[in-house]
Formats: sequence, structure tokens, C-alpha cells
Amino acid sequence: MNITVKNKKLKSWIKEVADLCKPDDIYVCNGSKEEYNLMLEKLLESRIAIPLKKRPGSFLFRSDPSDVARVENRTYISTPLKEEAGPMNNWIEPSELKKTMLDLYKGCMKGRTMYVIPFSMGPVGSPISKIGIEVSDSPYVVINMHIMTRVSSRVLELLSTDGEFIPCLHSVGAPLSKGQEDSQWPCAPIEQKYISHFPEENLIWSYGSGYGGNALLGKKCLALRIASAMARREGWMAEHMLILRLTGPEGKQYHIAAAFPSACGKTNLAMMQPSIPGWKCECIGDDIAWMKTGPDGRLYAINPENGFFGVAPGTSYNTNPMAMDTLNENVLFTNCALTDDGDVWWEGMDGDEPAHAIDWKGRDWTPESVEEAAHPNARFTAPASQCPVICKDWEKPEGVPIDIFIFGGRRGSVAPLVYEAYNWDHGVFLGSTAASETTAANIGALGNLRRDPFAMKPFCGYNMGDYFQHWLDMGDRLGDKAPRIFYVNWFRKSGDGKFLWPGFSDNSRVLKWMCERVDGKVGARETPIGLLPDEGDLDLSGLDLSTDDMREIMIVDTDDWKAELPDIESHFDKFGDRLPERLKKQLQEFRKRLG
Ligand code: SAT
Ligand code: MN
Repeated sequence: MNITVKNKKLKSWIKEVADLCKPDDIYVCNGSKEEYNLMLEKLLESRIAIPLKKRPGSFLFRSDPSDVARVENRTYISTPLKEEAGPMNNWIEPSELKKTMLDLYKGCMKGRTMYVIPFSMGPVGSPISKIGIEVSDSPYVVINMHIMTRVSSRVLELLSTDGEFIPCLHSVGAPLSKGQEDSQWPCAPIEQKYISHFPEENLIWSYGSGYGGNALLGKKCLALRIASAMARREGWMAEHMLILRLTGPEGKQYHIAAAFPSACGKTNLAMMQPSIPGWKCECIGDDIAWMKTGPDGRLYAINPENGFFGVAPGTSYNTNPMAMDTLNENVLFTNCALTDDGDVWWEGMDGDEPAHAIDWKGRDWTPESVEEAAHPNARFTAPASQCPVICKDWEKPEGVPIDIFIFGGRRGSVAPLVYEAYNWDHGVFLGSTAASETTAANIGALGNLRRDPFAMKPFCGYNMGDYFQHWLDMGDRLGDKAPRIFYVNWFRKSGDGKFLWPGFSDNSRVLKWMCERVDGKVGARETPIGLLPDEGDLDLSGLDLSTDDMREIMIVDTDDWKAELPDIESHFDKFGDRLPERLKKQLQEFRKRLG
């Protein structure tokens, strides 16, 4: 081991893990640039990292074709009672799960170095921040954690001898015997993968995968699953939300937090540049928000992360210019295609397709190839500080006051472009019944509709019925200081299958309406599903959109919504007596409004 660890709990945990996993070596990380470069050198030497000539300090990685996304069916919330995990989580009893995993962990780091990664979610030392220690046998994880979290020796100093941290144990699950050559992307077969959370102990154990949220344990595992359980106990919120600041022509600031399922354009919205004159948008976070009530009774949000782990395919100067400008240097790319001149490429990037490239599986690719060049869930890992529109206050320890919550999903039909909840309880009803068509970020069939309450289905660390109640309780606490709640669907299609709404920078038109609602400047018309903009209230100036298309985007078809009722009912039925009475009442009222 390279340094002496002072924290007693950490010291004994490191020893315990090393005795179990039997690494060749232990290295405690300090988060320095030198350390990052050292890891990269190792990865270059073993040809796991591919340097990109066109982007200074940037590298391409290719995962095993079986290890390309979060594995939701291997992700567990392990509480003593199954009811505590609830109907939306996989559950195994803690002692049983630990026994299975301890067997897997036995000797699993042989032939590898065990890295101890001290990190802070949120600015180091901020009262809202949490400290985690990830132990991992993957140098790829170390460099990704360097970008996505604040890895620093200051974290160890803060911990001192007795400070508390969240232990996050990770192994790719591929021990090496003497002389055995390592594979390009070590990982374990699917039936041995486990992404496990023990919320009552604030403990994370991950085994068998090296990819994204399965392996970068500060993100979904700590900042959402474990944090959501802590937040409920402690009276705050950990949400799957982007955070942005919108500034109007008169200089008034509005802060918006928005929840969408993975790969529904959260990163695009977080960095959106308004098409309407006079409005400015700045990014604070693109995936996770931690929120607490401030001294003035309002809800304040911080982004606990330090970087973006964004979906590459579809990202272009057209869809997200600010992300493109974030990606010029110091970026780690995973499962993108490699061009002959040493750049990355993915489907949907600007300009012509390359005549030849190496696809994400390392094979020759041409435009004639039947398979995609980049995996649909190919990712970039980029420092948030490199985003040209990162808000100057994005690291403010006290956070920013939230005015507006947005829920949404990807739906080709039924849901109109935007509507506002009648009140907080109705907003919680909208969040709790949010639905989206599935995407490449989650394993499973593409294009099926799934209910993804608050975009938290894969990320809530306890019974979702109790989570709904926590939202209702937060509303009671916030009273008239509570943010207003809206629902959006950027993805409605016409009868012939074309997207009706241009989206991207034109989404600013929808956000502007929300701000005007907050300020009481515009009215809205009552419909069974909520409050919709009156004709003429959405600023459509300069937009080439026919009146017919606009009408179609806004249609609320009562029959379509009545047809949804049985699905909403069976969704609610899953929660049994954990479903809050106030949501049952919301459903009753909704049914009544539909007539
Ligand atoms: O792979 S992650 O879980 O980090 C990203 C996502 O699916 O949203
Ligand atoms: Mn996400």
C-alpha cells in the first residue's frame, strides 16, 4: 500500500477486502493529474485505451459486447424485509445475497491491483456532500471516477480518524492466474453479475461488470439508490434530475429540475441554447439533483457529480452544440467508432458518415455495414467544467433555489407537448404515473411503454410507494414555497410517424411558458389531464410549424386517456397498502374529469 490510512473504519475495511479479494497490490488514489496519467499509461500499454489524435488527452475504450449497459435485472435492493425494497426493485435477503457475493469476491482480484478511490459527491467539504470510498480492481473505473466525482486526498483528510463514508466495493470479477494475459475488457458472465445495495447499512457491493452505472458507483448506486434512502430518513430529496438556470430578458433567473428516464434527452435539455431571443440557459447538472430546504423555506438543489456520462449517438452540433464543444479534449469515450484519422464517430454526428471506420466491436465498418458503428449506448465521460455553458454557480455549496419541476418521457402518442399540474398532489400523481418507451440505456426490448415513476424506477433505493409518500410529505413541508410541476413530451409523432415538435433549442418556448405561469403572466385552459397553454400563449415566433401540427401536438384525446386507466390502475395496484391515499384520490379525480 502506497500510503498510511488514518481513518479506523477505512483501514479495517481495506484489510477485510484485501483478505477476501486477494489483490496483488493495493493503491490508494489521491485524484492528481499525475495519477490519472499513470493509469492511462497502464491502459495504453495494455492497448485497452486507444489515443485519439484529433482530440487531445482523449481516449477510446471498447467494452465486452456483453457488458454495454446497466443491468437492471441483476440490480438488487437488499433490505431485511422484501416490502422495504418494494415492487419495483429486485430483492434478495441480505445474508443470502452477501453469502453468494462473498463466494464470488473470494480471490476475485488475483493478478490485479486494488484501487482505493476516496471521492466526494458534491463539492469537497460542502454540508450537502457525501463521502464515498470505492474499492475497485479496474483502472478504467479509476479514471472515470476522476472525471465523474471529486477524487481527492482532501477527502481522506476530511475523514480524519473517525469520519463516516459510504463503502462501495467493486470488482470486474475476472481474476488472473499467473502469466495469464488480461482480456481487453475483463468482466464476469451475466449470471454472476450483481449490483447490490444495502440501504440500511449505506453499503454498495458490485460484481462482474465494468460498465457505467454498474461500476462507477458514485453515480446511480450512491447518488441515487443509497442517497434516496438516506434522503427519506433525513427529510431531503435525491432525484434523477437535470438542473438548469434559465434567465429571462429582464435578467430574472429561474431554476428548473427535470426528470426523464435514461436516454430521453436530459443532457440535451440541460445544455440547451434557447431559440427565442433574450433568453439564456446555463447548465448546472445533467443527471442527478440533491435537494434540501434552505433557510428561506425554498428547495435548493446541487449537482453531486463532477462530469457528464452522456449518450454519444445522436449528439451533434444540431442536437447539442454545447455538449459537442465539451468533448474537444480530456474525454473518455466508450463504445464509439474509431475513424481512420484518429477521431471518434457515432451515428447522428454532424457531417458525412466516414467511408471507413472501426466499429465498437473492433471490426471494419463501412456505410454498407448492417450493424451500427457505435453502440447505441456508447458514452462520453467529460469534465463538467469544460462545458461552455456551465453555470458559474454550479459548485455553490448551498445550491440553487428550484422554481419548476418537470417530468416527462418519450411517447409517440397520447401525451401532449406540455401541461401543468393542478397542484402539488396532482404533480406527484403525474410523476408517479410517468411513462416512457424503452431505450438503449436499459437492457430490454426497445420501444415498449413502461411506467417509470419520476424516472426513478431503476434508481429508488426503497419501496416506491413510500417514495410517493415522501414526495407528498415534502410538498406539505414546502407549502406555498414548493416548485410548480409540469409534464412534457417532446416526442409526439404524427399519424405518418414523424416527430411533430422540433425539440432541442425550441424547447425553450415551452420553458418560457412555464416561467410565465410561475410569474402569473399567462393563463391556461383546464383539461382532464391538467392545465394546457391557451392558443397563442406558447411563443412560436419564427418557428416553421403549421397550425394543424401545433393542434395535433396539443390534442388531449379523452378516449386515449380513458384507455390508459386500466394500466395506471394495475401500476398503482402493485404498491398495495403502500400506495398513499392521496394518490388514490388523485386517480379518482382524474377518472371523474375524464367523464
Ligand atoms: O450507465 S449509467 O447508469 O451511468 C447511465 C444511465 O443509464 O443513465
Ligand atoms: Mn440517468
